[in-house]
Amino acid sequence: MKEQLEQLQVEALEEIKQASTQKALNDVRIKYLGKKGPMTEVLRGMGKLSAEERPIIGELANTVRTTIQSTLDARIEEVKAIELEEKLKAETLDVTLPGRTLTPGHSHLLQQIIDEMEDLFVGLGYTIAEGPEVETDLYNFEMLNLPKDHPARDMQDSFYITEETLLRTHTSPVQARTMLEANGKPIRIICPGKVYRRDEDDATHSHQFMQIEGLVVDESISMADLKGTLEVFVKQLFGETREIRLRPSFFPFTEPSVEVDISCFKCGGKGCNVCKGTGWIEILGGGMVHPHVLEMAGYDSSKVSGFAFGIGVERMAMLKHGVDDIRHFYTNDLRFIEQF
Ligand code: 2NM
Repeated sequence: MKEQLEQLQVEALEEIKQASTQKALNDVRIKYLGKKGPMTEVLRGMGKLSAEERPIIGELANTVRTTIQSTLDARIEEVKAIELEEKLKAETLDVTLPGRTLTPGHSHLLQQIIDEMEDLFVGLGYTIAEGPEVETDLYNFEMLNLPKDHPARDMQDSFYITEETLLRTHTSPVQARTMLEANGKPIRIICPGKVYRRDEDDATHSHQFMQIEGLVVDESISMADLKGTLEVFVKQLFGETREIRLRPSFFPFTEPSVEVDISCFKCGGKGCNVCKGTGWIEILGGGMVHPHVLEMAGYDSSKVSGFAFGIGVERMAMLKHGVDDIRHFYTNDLRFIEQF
């Protein structure tokens, strides 16, 4: 029995030495000192011993037990220290590493285009005029030669708040307001801003979009002034070699009215997919302010004249950057936004 105990101690101490985790050490404890372990078995067999042997074996058994126990305890402390050290090593924080830089944001592409246009027109002596997005029927339609029964109202059907108030369908009401306030004096303004139409949204239509409209009222303003102004503007935004072309058109608030094309900036006019083979791209509408619009706004149309034009900001951005869906501008996907 003595050899049995000594053998037990040798084996236990060897296993303790080999164990390198708290879990493994706990398994060793259960194996050797647990209720079902060999120690219990040896002690249980003590009853069969003679009176002389019993205390000797008893003492040896106790020594073996305490030796195993204390070796285990010491090893557990050791392993705890090793585990802690490894954990600390794995969690090391290098305070000398450079920080993560926050990339600064930038203006939205649509805002960039508005800024660019504002800069250009301010350089030409214009001021920027703004007005409410919730408008009255008077400024949005009546003052622009669109009386209640006018068929052109259908094309810009709107979101009505009451019978007489609506979300503006263009920025022209700002120009009507500015003309009234000018009290017969000359005007050079551009009006950027959000406008609303009751459209079905698709790749090229949105119920909310942006416009920039320009208006000049003064003595002896002619179509030549409109053409020259638009030429400067187009060359600035689409390149020095661009040309423009005016085609007759119709708007209720201008007479005569024109549709303005630019020579294709991709193929230079030879014909390609951007200009659909024509060499020209439709870019904006404009014309000479209708005398009736001038009169309603308090001008003497026999003394002054004016030109006006309107541009869709999204359309400009789509043309300039080859964007194929207007909805990209509003869904705020950074993969899109960060490209510009
Ligand atoms: C366009 C086309 C033609 C326009 C006219 C006026 C106003 F107020 F002076 F009468 N503002 N904007 C106008 C004229 C807008 O957009 C395609």
